[in-house]
This record gives sequence, structure tokens and C-alpha cells, in this order.
Amino acid sequence: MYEIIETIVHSAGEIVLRAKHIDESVQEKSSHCDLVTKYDGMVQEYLHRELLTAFPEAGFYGEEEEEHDIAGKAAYFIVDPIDGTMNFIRHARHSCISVGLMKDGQMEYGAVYQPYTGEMFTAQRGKGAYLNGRPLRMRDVPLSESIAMFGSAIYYRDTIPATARLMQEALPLVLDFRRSGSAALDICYLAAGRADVFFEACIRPWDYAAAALIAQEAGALVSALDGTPLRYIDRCSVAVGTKTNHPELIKIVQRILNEPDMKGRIK
Ligand code: LIP
Repeated sequence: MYEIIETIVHSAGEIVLRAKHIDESVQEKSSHCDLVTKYDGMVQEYLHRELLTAFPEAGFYGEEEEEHDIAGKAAYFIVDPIDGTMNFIRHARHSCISVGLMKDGQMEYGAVYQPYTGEMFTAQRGKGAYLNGRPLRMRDVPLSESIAMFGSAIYYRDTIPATARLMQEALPLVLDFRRSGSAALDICYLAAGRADVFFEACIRPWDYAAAALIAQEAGALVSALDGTPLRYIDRCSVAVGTKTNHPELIKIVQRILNEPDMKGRIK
């Protein structure tokens, strides 16, 4: 079953690699920084057709869909056809296709494919995480030995003060920051040992569902920024880290959230 999903995700990557005149098909979604291209739609249509042909009982919860077909479904795909759309538009060659499978209320499988590098991150619940078939295992480090990746949650302007406060508190404590523009790849980079902690104040389930399982299977702790479990049916803040640096990050967030003008600033 999972090899079929991986093959479909890999084939969808060809649409990204063959894309031409990308900037001629850019449209605004919720704001001037929340953009979509015809290729986001083409990849999603391809994934919807191929995944539901292979697994007709499953539902589909995709970023570019108006309504989501998951009501009453024991299993459904959570799909970001192109995570890192702004990077895709700017030819930064740092975007991915993210497909997660939710089954009986828990993430069962995740595949995140970076077509420009040919890197396929995968995980099945309880069976470990892999990069192109090579097992992944995170090392446990404190914040003081951590490269921190983060997302700006720029679609949700009301979260900007909290992101800025979290950066102000965390930057002196970590080795350095990285901001790539793709939450799914950021979280997979933790699984691959390229970074050690990730946070974003508000993103959507398709940005993190597959990658969060991959990181967990590589040994990460995963939660919302207030330490509660990730929510997969609506937008949520995300904290991913090691057994040592994840609780350190959550403590910083709890301190910030007690500040008068920070209430409700993190979803
Ligand atoms: C992106 C995320 C990124 C976030 C951006 C955007 P998209 O996903 O992966 O971490 O900061 O605002 O949500 O929209 O490119 O699929």
C-alpha cells in the first residue's frame, strides 16, 4: 500500500519539475503573501485522482480544495500539493509535495518529496522514518546546541507579535536560526539531523501532518506550541524538537503567553 502512495507522490513531482512560466499563473488567496499557481492545482488534481483510484474508500483533505471529503471516512489523505509555494514561484528550488494518511484518528503514513533534490522522506507509524530508504534517527540535544528552523505564519498577521517575541527569546539560546519557507521540509530536516527544533505560530494540517509523523518516527517530540497535542482538522501552532530541547521551547512559549499583549496570539 505505502509503496503505491510513494510512487504516486514521486510522479506528482514531475509536474513540479516540468513547470514553465510559473509566474504567469500566480493568483492571490487570502492576502498578497498567500499565493497559488496553476501547478498547485494540477499537482492536487493528480494526487486526488491517483490516490483515490488506488484507495477508493479513502477521503481527501487538500490545501487547494473548496470542500473536504473526509466526513465519515475511517481513512483520509491530508495533502499539500506544493508546500513552499512562494519558493516555487521564485524558482528557489526548495518546495515539496506532502501527503499524509490519517487512519482511525491517528497519522498512519507520511511522505514528503523534494523533487529538486530527489529526496523522499517517509514514515509509517511505529516502523521508523526514512530518507530515500535510509533510516533516520535524531540525536537528543538542548536548545544551546540546536539549529532552530521556524515559520513566520505570515498568512496570519495577528500571530506576528508572538513570532517576533519567540524569536527574540529563543535566538540568544540556540546555535542559530533558519527560515526555509516550507514547514514540511523544515520538519523533515529535523528528522534528518540537519536542524534540531522547529516552531511556527499558526499553520494548516497539510503543512505539517506528514512531516510530523516522519519526525516522530525519527525520535522527535511533536506538539502545539502550548504543549497540547497537534490538531489535524484545523490550523494549529507547531513545536517539534528533541526530548531535551522541546520542553525548553515550550517553557519559553508559556512565559511569553503569560505576557498581557500575547494572549491568543498563538493558535
Ligand atoms: C507555507 C508553509 C510555511 C509557512 C508559509 C506557508 P505553503 O506553506 O510551509 O512554513 O510559513 O506561510 O504556509 O502555503 O507554501 O503551502
